Amino acid sequence: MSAPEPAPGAEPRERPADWHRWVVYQVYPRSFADSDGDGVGDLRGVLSHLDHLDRLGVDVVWMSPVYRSPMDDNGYDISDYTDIDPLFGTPADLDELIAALHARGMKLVMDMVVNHTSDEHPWFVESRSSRDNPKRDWYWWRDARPGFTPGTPGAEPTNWESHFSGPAWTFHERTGQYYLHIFSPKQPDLNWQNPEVRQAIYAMMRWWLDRGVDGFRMDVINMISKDTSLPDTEPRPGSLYGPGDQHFTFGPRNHEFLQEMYREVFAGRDAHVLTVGEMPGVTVPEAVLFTDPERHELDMVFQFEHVRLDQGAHKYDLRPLKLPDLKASMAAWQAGLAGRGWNSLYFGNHDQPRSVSRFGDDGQHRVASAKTLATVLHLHQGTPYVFQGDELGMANAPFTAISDYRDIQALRFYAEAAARGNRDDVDLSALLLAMGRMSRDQGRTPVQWDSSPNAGFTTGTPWIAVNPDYTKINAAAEVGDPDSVFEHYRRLIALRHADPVVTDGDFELLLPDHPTIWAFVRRTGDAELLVAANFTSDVVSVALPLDSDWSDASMVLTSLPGDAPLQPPPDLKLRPWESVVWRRVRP
Ligand code: TEU
Repeated sequence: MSAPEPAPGAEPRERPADWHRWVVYQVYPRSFADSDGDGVGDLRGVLSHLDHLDRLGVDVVWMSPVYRSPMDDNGYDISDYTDIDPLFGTPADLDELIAALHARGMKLVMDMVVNHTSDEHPWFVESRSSRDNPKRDWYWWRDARPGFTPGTPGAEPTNWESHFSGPAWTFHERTGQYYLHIFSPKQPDLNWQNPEVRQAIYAMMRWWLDRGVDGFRMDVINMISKDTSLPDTEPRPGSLYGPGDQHFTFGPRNHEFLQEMYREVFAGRDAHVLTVGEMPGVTVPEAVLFTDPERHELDMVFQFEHVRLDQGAHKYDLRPLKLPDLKASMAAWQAGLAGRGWNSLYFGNHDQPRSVSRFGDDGQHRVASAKTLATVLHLHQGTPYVFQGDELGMANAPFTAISDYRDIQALRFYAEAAARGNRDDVDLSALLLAMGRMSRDQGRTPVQWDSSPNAGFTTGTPWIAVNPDYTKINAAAEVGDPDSVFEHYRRLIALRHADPVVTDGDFELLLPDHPTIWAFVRRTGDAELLVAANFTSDVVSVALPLDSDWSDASMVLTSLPGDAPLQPPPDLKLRPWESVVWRRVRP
């Protein structure tokens, strides 16, 4: 894709000097803490746990959507961008949260979902009211495929499937046309080709900045520019529909729209606005363009390469993860963005299962493996994102029945498979097993605060089950215990804040083909950091290929504290899920 030149006239807004040291904590408010007993987390619940975040030492809170919403997709379907949903509290609660975070030196990044709105947003209500409504063109309305009866399978304007199963188009009887929704039928895609749409969004974003928020996490912002010729895609075998992502992601105007947004929303502000764009399918060369500071688009993007290595045709098509693939993927992003763009670093979020269950060992070695995952992630170059509960080493819940699930993505996927089951040979029990390992709801079980009923999350009935392991795994048990996952995260964050080699150092992967050891060196100036991690439950002996003497290096962090110290590099014997970090200054 050809990229336009840097936007003319955009005033560069300097990033604060400590920008590269920031660590972001993601709050998924529905599952964080419930203050009023309705079983759903809320803003006052967030307010009541700021000590926890303060203690952890994070710099920024990214909060998933709290805007007014019918909650078809837990708030990623917004019906009023400038109001707070009563489920989460009031606008005054949000103002209080902004002030309280600022008082503690933390920033607030709002989730901005502007690829689509809710179908209950007044813009869409107007748009669907008639074909000649002035807002008709704010969304993607199209006639049925010529020669087909509107509303019947195959008559959709394109054969794209929705990310939430079924066709990406829904027929609207009254006006006789289809509208596009990449996600649920209750999430119609906005038409960014229309300049009025873009101006309305920019105005809303400025409104939030005026209100005191410090940045935006932009939901699927690589989908806002689409191929306007709307071509068909290759259908899946045996289906009328197939993934059309190549036609609605990274469209020809994606960079132009983001540069315009920068000029219209960010450039004129007093303070730098922190921006991260969620971009399923983004490649390294594209990410360089999106995050090169000279181009004035975004600070960083969320890429998906490393969270798709263990999936085949779809997210429940599980494939064994090969550690060399994961290392290679992460290393390629390090090399590709070094000195040009900037990486975001994550293993988990509200769309992913628990990282310790997925990449670590959530049984016997849960604590060591959670620490090791955090160590490896946080010592790459980029901005680390801590997903709520990961700092406690929270694991996947024992979900086995479809009734355990709440997520629209999972429920629709299952319903479609069940419907197909009559025709094809669909193994629903295998699907349920896969959902137990990969579903988004696994990241959404309530944060485990203490060992009281419902983990201290709510006094009511939680909207989704609390993981029964909360009696052992909870914040009260971990905060202050030097051996806990929480205190390990705290040390990692403190290390990043204090040591420029973590933020600035270049990155060299060692032993790329080693099947079980993840090792790398970071270097800046004279300082060097060496990370070596055992990703198995076995003892592994390894000789690191180091070109110089590390025998005088000091050990700065280990996942097995208190145990007998290791021999110094290069010849290591690493115990199950042991990871060690050494630092030295080159003579
Ligand atoms: O997710 C975008 C996305 O494409 C996926 O990560 C999505 O979870 C996956 O396709 C489902 O298997 C963002 C939000 O993070 C997610 O929570 C929303 O549901 C989605 O956009 C729609 O707003």
